Amino acid sequence: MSDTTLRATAAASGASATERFLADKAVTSTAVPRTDTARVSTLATELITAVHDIIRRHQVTYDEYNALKSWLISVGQDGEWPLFLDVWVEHAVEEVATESRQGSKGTIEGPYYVPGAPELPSTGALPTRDNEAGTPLLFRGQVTGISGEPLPGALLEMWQADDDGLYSRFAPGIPEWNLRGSIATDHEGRFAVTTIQPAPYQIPTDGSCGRLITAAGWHAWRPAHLHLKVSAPDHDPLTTQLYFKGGEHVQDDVARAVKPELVIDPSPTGNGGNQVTYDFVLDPAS
Ligand code: MBD
Ligand code: FE
Repeated sequence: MSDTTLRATAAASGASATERFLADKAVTSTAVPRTDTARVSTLATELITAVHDIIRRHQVTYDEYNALKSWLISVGQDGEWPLFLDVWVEHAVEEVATESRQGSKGTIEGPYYVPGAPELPSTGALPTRDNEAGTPLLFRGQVTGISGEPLPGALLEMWQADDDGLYSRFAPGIPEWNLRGSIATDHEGRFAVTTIQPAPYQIPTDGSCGRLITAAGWHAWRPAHLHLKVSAPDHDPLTTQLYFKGGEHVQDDVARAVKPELVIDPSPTGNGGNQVTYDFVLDPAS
């Protein structure tokens, strides 16, 4: 891929992720209730005090303060706040939010979910381009409640990167709904989806998050993963990801979102592809 394409990718994906968040989840919409004054004060005070502590403990200089200031400004200019927050902060929020869940483990949503993907039957295929690159994968399973009762009315929303590690809607030149779909489970709560195995995802190196990674000497990689949202009437929705056993960066995900329960180990089908079965257990609505 050319440098120009990569640069276009970082700029376009940052702007699209910010736009997506503002459309779906921002506090300006009525979907998010306002937080109590006392709680805002507690959280903001502790955050600001933690910053003061770090400054004193590490004798932070004016040069470092100004570097931070210009970096924070550039994160906004690049549209990379959704990327920054979902990579370095969301996993802790998810951990707290799902502490008492009885059903399947979930993990972070990340910045690239788009609601309303094309609907597929319980046995179907994610939309792909002609000759979509990547190892074919048959992904199937069953959605149940915590007592094992099948959930026929469940919806499985899937989104994933392609064989270049790029997401439709956030990287240029990919058809709108490529590798995104909404699958309805059958009368036994079962589904079977044909797709391809995604490649590992690299945080754009030419934006602010990439500059932080370079400056700190970290790496920019997430392991290859499938994103899923599983929902059913009268049940808590599950947001999760699945990773591939032995895959690169499964042990050192930059976003700290891998859990042992989320690592799948597909087996060869015999005709060049792989298959795997994975079941989802949803908690009753809380
Ligand atoms: C991704 O694809 C992702 O899943 C997360 C959590 C952050 C950045 C890119
Ligand atoms: Fe992702």
